[in-house]
Amino acid sequence: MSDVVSYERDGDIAVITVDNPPVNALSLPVRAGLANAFAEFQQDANAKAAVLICAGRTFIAGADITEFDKPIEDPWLPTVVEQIESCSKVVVAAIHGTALGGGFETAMACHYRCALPSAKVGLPEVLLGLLAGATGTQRLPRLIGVKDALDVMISGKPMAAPLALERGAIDKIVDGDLRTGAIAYANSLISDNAQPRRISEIVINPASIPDRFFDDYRKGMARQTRGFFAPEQIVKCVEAAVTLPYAESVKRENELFMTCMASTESKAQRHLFFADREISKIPDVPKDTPTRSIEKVAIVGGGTMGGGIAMNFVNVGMPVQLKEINQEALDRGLSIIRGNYEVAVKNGRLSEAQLEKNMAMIDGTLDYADIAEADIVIEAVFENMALKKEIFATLDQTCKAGAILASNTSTLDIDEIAAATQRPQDVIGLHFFAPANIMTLLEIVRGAKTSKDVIATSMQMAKTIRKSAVLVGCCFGFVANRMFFPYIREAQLMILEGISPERIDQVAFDWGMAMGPNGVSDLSGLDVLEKVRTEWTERPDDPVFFRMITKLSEQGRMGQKSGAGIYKYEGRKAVPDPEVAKLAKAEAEALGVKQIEVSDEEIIERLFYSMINEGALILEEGIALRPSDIDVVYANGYGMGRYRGGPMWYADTVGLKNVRDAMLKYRDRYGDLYWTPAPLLEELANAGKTFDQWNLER
Ligand code: T1G
Repeated sequence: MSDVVSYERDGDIAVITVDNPPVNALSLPVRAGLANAFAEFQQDANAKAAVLICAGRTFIAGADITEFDKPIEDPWLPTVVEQIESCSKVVVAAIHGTALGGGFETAMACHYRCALPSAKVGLPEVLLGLLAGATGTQRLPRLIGVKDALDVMISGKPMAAPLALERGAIDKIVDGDLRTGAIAYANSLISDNAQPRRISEIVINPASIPDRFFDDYRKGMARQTRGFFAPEQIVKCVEAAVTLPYAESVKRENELFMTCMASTESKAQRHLFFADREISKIPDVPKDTPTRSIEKVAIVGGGTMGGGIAMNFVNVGMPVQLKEINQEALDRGLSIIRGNYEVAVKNGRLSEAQLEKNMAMIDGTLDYADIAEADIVIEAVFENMALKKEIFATLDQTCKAGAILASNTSTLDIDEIAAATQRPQDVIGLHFFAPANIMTLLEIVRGAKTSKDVIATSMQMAKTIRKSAVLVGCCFGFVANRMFFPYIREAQLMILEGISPERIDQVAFDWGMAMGPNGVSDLSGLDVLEKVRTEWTERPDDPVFFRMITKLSEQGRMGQKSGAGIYKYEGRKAVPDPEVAKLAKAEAEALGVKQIEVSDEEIIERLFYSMINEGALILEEGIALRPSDIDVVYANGYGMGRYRGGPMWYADTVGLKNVRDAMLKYRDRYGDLYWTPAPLLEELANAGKTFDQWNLER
């Protein structure tokens, strides 16, 4: 046997064990080992049945994603899967952890499946821009039905063992030791004279599928799958499972799998899979850096952000102290939180009892002395440096030694805030994204003096509250907002140039943003953006910069929250406002901004290349550790379609020479204030390299 797949016999039962840490991925040695082990099982006259089980923390979690861009080497997975199913003696899969993708396809090739109660099974390939290409799209509909199979494969969500049992995806839940239980199950099958059950032999009766089912399914998934390539291919595979004989539909599956593998969307989604895992690797803060214990959490400021931040801790069972300036503000803060939880109760995601339990975990106070023993204090008041420095000076006086003092600032200088204390080593930025209890992105901002254990503790705490934490350096706007400013700046200028806000937003939406720049500005609040502009002391010396935001917020048009901003709002529906077009025209005349016609391509270039160029500057300055960290920020924090891979990955797919050349085109029109290519962009464009290559070669 190989060192990743072993074969032994326990009485009449052959036990085939995969041991390929960390997740038993189906790399070539595992596939070869399985092929050999099942050949041996067939030859072993003393083995009346076999159990396929895995060592470590999980059953096979899928094909080895790191192999995807290399040539496929035999035996490839569909061959191994067919070999297992064709065994003439019963094979039982024993599942723990997460049997996903090729792992669950392997389990479905087995004739029976048992699992621990905590196990999960699923086919999440769609999240990688792929489909279950080792007969999964053919077996799952035969096993649990067409509709449920599509739901599993289009959502990418796993089924917990009880649901899988209910649907017939597994046959038995094993309590206690899995190996013992699985061997007992195999023995019981032998004594019942059970025969191999082959899913491939199940025929789906086309008459059982309602007319127009697949067209209706496509309509139903359209919104959630917009811009992605794989979901449609999955539907086609399942249609084939209904209309073609198994041998033919498996060939169809393979063709569609290969088109998914070759798609730019899948390459982008696979890039983000690894990027999401790379963010926790910090070169100068090793994994074994000691961390501080975080049990007592305090939040200063119970506004929208403070309330949302508090919910993150409560939702994982950590009590929180919420400190406000007066009772009215505290009551308002608590009612914001209660209101958020009441929405969850209304949607059936929370029980009334749990709501009350959560609220009981939030202890309101007006007195700093009450939070003196907190292990971490997160300040979440509005963006005013003087106020933040006053709060940190007070925290410095009252909080115990070793407490972490964090600011939720979205733009301001952490070093300046830290300088208001005698303990700059304990000060860090924790920039949550609104709505703080929902958005998974967290920018962790290290100050010049922030100690490594405070960084390590903050990264660990982020995992506890289920956030994707990206460590960034200190500059105005850090990474997320600093790159967002040029994006908004260009949208603002185009409005002055006579391009309608709704056209700009439609182009950005069609490109892959969850919402266009103008809709987002209205959502964030034009008053908030205007405040950021005024607090940004080193902002560009340009009267045009954010002009419409300034003028509209002066008129009290603050966006969605005031019923009017760049758009008028009928409820949450944004409606173009002729008054804004008039104002834009007047401001353009006053500022000497020419009215121009632009192509959709120009809108995309001006919105995204300006963002990308800022990203290149950020990389040069070391504010972001790697280009893929920036991609994670935009995929997780700004609703950029994952099939774009993030701004830096997108730039690589466009080609950095093309990005640079487009910038020079706009520099000729607008001058070099905004359109001077970053030196790194220039260097890579001239060398014909990508940001990804640059990162690997560092
Ligand atoms: N291949 C290679 N490496 C993988 C891997 C995989 N499938 N899954 C995880 N890793 C690495 C990961 O990069 C990390 O490495 C370490 O394992 C721990 O992962 C033909 C084509 C299983 C739920 O999509 O969802 O099968 O950073 O940090 O949070 O139809 O990993 O430590 O160096 O995520 O406990 C389908 C993907 C593949 C499952 C565990 N399968 N993985 O989560 O640990 S396509 C998937 C996960 C396929 C077939 C198709 C999660 C997990 P490092 P982790 P975790």
